[in-house]
Amino acid sequence: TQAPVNVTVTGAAGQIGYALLFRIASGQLLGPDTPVKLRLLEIPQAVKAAEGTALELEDGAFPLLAGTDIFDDAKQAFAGTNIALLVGARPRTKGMERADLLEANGGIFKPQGEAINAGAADDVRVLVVGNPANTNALIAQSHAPDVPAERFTAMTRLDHNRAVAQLAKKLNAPVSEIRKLTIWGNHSASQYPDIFHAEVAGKNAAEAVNDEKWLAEEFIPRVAKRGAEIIEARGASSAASAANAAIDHIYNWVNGTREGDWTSMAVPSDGSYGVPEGLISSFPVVCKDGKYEIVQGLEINEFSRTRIDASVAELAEEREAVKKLGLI
Ligand code: NAX
Repeated sequence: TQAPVNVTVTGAAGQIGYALLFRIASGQLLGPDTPVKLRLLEIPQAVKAAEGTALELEDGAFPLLAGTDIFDDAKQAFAGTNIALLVGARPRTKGMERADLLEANGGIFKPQGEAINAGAADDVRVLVVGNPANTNALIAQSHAPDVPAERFTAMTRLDHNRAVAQLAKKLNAPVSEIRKLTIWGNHSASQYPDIFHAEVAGKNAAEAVNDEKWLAEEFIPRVAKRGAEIIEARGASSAASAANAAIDHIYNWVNGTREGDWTSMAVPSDGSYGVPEGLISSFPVVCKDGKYEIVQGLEINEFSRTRIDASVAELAEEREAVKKLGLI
């Protein structure tokens, strides 16, 4: 049988962590044949809560779970890790300026990048969920010079899944019939969900919708502001759906995307589609043999170009800001 894959989850005692860990233990992250060993990282004040979750994980008697270890030290938590899910982050609190937010997160993602560089397994794959996810991923990546840059990714899969669901609803189609939708740019309100290359049951989705007003005034803002809609309804931010998206992101990266489809991942730009090299921006990607590739050759119309450029400009500003703060 296969040796267990080490999976590190930061922010393990948080609400996404709680929704995520049981699905990892049940085999949904890597598949039904892959045993996993969990390594949970928390801040000292939350270690006790993480220990409580570990008790519950034990009570799941998951056949694929080879053990759970808890740490409050990043170096230890990332030692030998194959999959690193960076969920814990410093949220924006009242009165906090963007520079304060970036700086506080720099204090988390710089040491975590260093710890990944120092001790993670050679095949480590990193997914940053904690916001501002793209720029946090950039910070971590810039402190891990020995890890191939493309192993650092950030999560726009929740946005992708939200967009697929909204489009399916509009077209009265099952979600499984929606393909080739793309989230471009930053995981923020500036993100651009693109349906111009999307397909519904093999036909072009934008043509099937044929309603630019719906696209510009309902669909795009609904997807971009879905997080706020969830907070308004639930009284708490998205947790299970975010955990679900993190599972999808890693599952596809490791096991591939389905034939004739692609997904959205924020990955270091190679300059494709005019996105400045090195920015961690969301693209359409195909995953195969454990690797992802940015889908090439898509025609970008005027409607899309403006929106992609605006979101990418925001990422470039964030990169400038963290450079100024000495975080990268
Ligand atoms: P919670 O506040 O419930 O949990 C965060 C946990 O992280 C806490 O237990 C905290 O103790 C821990 N933590 C803080 N600093 C840490 C550090 N240095 N090392 C280890 N753990 C640390 O937040 P939750 O709702 O779970 O959300 C986590 C993050 O995901 C937030 O930054 C949130 O903004 C972000 N999200 C990102 C999404 C995306 O699509 N990329 C969507 C969902 C979510 O909003």
